[in-house]
Amino acid sequence: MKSEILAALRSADGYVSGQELCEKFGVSRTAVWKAINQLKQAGYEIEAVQNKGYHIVSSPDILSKTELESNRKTAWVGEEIYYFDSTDSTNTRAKRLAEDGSVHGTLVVADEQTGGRGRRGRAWESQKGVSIYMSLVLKPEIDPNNASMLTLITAMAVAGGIEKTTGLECKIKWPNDIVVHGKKVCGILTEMSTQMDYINYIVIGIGINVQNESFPEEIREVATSLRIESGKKQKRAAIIEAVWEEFEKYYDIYLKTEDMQGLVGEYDQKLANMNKQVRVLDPKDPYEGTARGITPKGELIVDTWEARKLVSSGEVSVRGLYGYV
Ligand code: BT5
Repeated sequence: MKSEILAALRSADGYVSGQELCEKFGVSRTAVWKAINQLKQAGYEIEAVQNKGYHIVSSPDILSKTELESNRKTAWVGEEIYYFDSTDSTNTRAKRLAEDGSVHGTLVVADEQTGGRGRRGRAWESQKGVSIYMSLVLKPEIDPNNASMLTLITAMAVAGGIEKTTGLECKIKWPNDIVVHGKKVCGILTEMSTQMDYINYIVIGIGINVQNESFPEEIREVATSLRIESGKKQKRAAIIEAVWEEFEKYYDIYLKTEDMQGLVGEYDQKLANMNKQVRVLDPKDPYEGTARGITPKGELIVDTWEARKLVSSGEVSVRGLYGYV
């Protein structure tokens, strides 16, 4: 009920009377009063004026199940929300939940990760209280060969969600990084469990640096946050909601053909590597060339001096020849 009251206070122009809240949710005045007190304790500034009712003055950048539910406008993402003050990795949590029967659209969010993971055993810096760490469980009926493109549509969704909430221009460093002003603000880690030609589940993990004011030495050169780039504090719950609204939009387009056919043009416009010199770190045979966009199957097109090559995500890493992008 706290989530519903919070949503009602947020959507009201002025004051909402206690009576209105009681009637809307079919509860007693005491129950409303208790819920309001709990919200205040959680850090929301709520004003109560006699004969007028309640009014929300400000809401801090806190994450909680209540905060996430009260912001939710998506159709199916976040149908079930699990929130943790601290966890090892939201991807690990989400995988366990998926195995234990959690539904398509289950969302796991944490305020801190003690074992945040990147690709191939790399670590993801996951400081408490400042960033977004979240993972989505999908149980789609798609060909497992087409699943890697979900990373690309997630990148589009993150870029769109950040732009909508902060006004910052985002670019995508193929396949799984979002960059603002040439530095990494977000990484995506897609993991899946499959049988021969059937997907048990897919987990899409997203880490977005939001409030960070500085980073550890090892990643200072490449990492940035929305706070640093915009000069303003941002609300994590609003960004989370915007990202998943965008995700649902792109996911629908992707599902029609199970590939990037309907999204190549928009993706290429966001591609940070577009027409840039890149180094493809193929373990067997690294090479350099110019990135020319993606194919409808989500591969990166790289023109080398001798031929056009198509790079599949998952196989290799791509680095800018003159810096990170
Ligand atoms: C990624 O890996 O970029 C995927 C990161 C996914 C993190 C999310 S958080 C929620 C969910 N739960 C998890 O456990 N993971 C997911 P990769 O492309 O391998 O990049 C990792 C590299 O990025 C590291 O080796 C560092 O160089 C750099 N890095 C680490 N932490 C960073 C941060 N907070 N911001 C920017 N760069 C970072």
